Amino acid sequence: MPEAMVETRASDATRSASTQVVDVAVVGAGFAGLYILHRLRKAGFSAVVLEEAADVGGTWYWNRYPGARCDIQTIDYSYTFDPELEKAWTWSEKYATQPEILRYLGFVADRYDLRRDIRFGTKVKQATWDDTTDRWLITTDNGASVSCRYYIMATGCLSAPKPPEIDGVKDFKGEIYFTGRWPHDGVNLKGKRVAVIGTGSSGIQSIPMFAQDAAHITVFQRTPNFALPAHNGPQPAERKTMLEGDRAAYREQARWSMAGVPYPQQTVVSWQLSDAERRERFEKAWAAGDLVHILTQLWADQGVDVDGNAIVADLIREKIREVVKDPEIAAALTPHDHPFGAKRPCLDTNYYATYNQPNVTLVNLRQEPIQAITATGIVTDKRSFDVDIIVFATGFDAMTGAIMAVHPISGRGGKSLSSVWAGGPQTYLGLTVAGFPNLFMITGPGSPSVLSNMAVSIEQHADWVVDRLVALRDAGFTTMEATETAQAGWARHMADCATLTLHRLANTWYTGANVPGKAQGVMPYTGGVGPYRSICNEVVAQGMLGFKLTGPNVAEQCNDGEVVRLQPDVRLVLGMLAQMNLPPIETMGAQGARDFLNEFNKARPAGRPVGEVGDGMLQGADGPLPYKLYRPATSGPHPIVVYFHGGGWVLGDQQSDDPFCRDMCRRTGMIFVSVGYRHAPEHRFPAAAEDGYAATRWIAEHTTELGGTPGRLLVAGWSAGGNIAAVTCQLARDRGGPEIAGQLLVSPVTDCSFDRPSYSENGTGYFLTRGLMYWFWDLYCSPADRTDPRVAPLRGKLDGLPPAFIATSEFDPLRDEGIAYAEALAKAGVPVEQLKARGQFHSSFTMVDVIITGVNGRMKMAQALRRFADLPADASERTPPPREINVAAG
Ligand code: NA7
Repeated sequence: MPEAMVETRASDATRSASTQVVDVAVVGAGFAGLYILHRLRKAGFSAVVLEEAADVGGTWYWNRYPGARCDIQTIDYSYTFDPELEKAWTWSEKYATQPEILRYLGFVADRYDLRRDIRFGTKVKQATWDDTTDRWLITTDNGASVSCRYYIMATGCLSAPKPPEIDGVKDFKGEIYFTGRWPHDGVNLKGKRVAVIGTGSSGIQSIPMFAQDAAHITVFQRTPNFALPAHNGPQPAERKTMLEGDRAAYREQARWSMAGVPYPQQTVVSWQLSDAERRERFEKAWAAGDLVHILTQLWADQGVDVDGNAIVADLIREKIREVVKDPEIAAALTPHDHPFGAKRPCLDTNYYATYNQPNVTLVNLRQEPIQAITATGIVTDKRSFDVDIIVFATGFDAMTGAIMAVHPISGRGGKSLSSVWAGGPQTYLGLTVAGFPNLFMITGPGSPSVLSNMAVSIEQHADWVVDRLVALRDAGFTTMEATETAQAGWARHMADCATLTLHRLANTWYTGANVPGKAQGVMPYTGGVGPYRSICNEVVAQGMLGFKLTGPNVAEQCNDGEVVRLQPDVRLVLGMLAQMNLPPIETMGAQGARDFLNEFNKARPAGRPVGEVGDGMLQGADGPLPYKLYRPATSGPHPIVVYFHGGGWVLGDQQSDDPFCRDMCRRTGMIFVSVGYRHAPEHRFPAAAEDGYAATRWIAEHTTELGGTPGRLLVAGWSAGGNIAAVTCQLARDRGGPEIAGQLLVSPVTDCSFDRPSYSENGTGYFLTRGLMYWFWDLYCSPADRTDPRVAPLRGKLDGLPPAFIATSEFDPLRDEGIAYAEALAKAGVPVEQLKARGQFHSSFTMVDVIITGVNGRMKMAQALRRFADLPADASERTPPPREINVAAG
């Protein structure tokens, strides 16, 4: 039904003469608002854009300070929705200046005739959802109110400047400016003494420019930031050629990349590279002058691992020292309080070199905090500085500020958004909020937004929203609202993603830490642009999962649920495996499956270095067996863990769980001896079990020769290896030793029954399938033997066994039998600790450096093993990481 007809039935308030009635109201005429308006018009919706400024541009309208530029290469920081538009505009530089970007946005507004639907100089005062008409009523400070069905916030992430927060600002007799609200006519700095407070991107871009003109400039720095040279100039020929070679492919690659810029996913980890190789990569990145390059292309662990990150950070610190002549100033400019990339790094032009100029003074506020601003300048607790001009480059109330702090928004039942977000932003997909029907945020908190190339994220959001509005209209729905379940699930997924990154280790505007009193938590979605896009698409493909849809003449639809329940890295790995379209392993035959596994393992990241890795032979139940020994770098003797690899008694060998053994060796400070026990179908039940026991006995007898601590023997195993470890403990108890101090069972096979719920819930789609487990059992053990405790330890006698740590994964067919074993052991009086890992699959803990979210579980496993061996909980020699902030907003 056309909106005009709806309007004839609308309430008095919306019918008043001073109300503009449209399908959609959009706030903001920046990058997002312009594109949304274009799309809405093309889709046949009536729309109005409300814009406080006098013209289009958004961020680029307000941020006119000298030196303001984008810091994503302009070739990527452009609209991509219309190839003709792309051809019609040529950027003059690698990083365009603010005036050029503003000209571009003006050009776009003209080309699509957008200005006629934009009300400039119009600030929104209030937005209220009317439950009776299912419409939003928007009041403004200039002209008619607006009644709309859909309300879209295209308000930008960094558009509400932070107030100065420093006493005495009003007393200052000189001039005061904010970088985020720079005068249109510019500011004459010639011969002036200028103070700049703040060294984020705005400060770092403007300080070198100020220093060219001003008589003297004093920079008040609270926290030093990482900055790298932009090496600005003409557009790099290499990228231009790539784009022009195949524009569509280039843009598509950007859309599915992690940051919205077409760079490949880096797979090599730092410890696989020599010092020289790392330096070479770093120097190349430094010379490239490209934030996305240096943040994503050095080595795979730089953004997720403190050690991998420290290498980059040290190399950048070296660069700062090389440029800044005075060592004390260099030290003050060098960041040490956050991992590189955890706080927004900057691109600069001559920033560090500026401090070599005689007219530039750096004041380190960590050593002398500002006490107040006075009539003549700034007073710290050590000195006072008389100045003519103070520039605040102190940043923004980011992400939520422009949505929440600018005007009150009341949703269903009159609930205000500020109260709902008091503990931090709650959203579904960063696009919608439960209780606020038909309200959409473009690049809102909970979406990749500021951690991505905004141009790509804006287009994705605008397309998704307008496509939804079209689909609603076609189906006769008039409201769309996120459910509480979906929103809570998204918060969990956001937190899971944030745990993977290092953002939790820095106090930044990403986390709300820059605004006093603001709730803290990682606000942007850290899972990457491509994965995010696929999730948004999945929501649609699953029938608008997590949304309630209503309309006057159609039945209500609510497909409630959470869109992502897997850990983010598990989701990626399973997605990649699904794309590979592999034949089921059980169809490959035993040797074929072994060959496949060997090939598969070649592609995984190499395990981390340990003190020593050696090979040897030990005595099994029926002859010699190979083993691999992993020794910690610390001086011995060390407790020994006898380890049994996974592979369903059919696949794998003593080195197939190499990364896991290395990781656990490092974390526990213990020797791991991985045993190459015999496999089925060549050697069927009870060969593996008997080998496990015999190997453990042999290792106990040879503890001293192996460098182990006598009397401190433990066993561990994953999957079928967990089965062998559990069985070994029972056999050792029943056959007179050896003494075992503890058992670590990771996703173990413990029983021959397939009727527990996890077998049906997770029987397919999570790599270890029900079909594969049937095949393993058939190859190893005939049905008549399956209740024997040597293969089904759950059916054995359970008292008197060593203390156990049992880890199970939510999306694993073996989950419930692992839990059953833990519960049965506890019932029998065995001390048991359980880890029920949410969102993980069968291989989560052994896919070291692939499933990064498995780290916490492995840490707990290592602590348990150390407790079993009477050692203090932590074997790590690493300096403790900085204070962690809550990963979830709110
Ligand atoms: P940022 O990056 O938030 O930087 C603000 C800077 O101002 C930062 O160095 C702050 O130090 C400093 N600051 C903020 N408040 C104070 C007070 N009260 N006293 C002293 N120093 C203060 O904002 P920008 O405008 O530079 O950049 C915003 C984004 O725009 C940028 O990241 C790009 O995405 C584009 P702190 O680090 O909080 O100690």
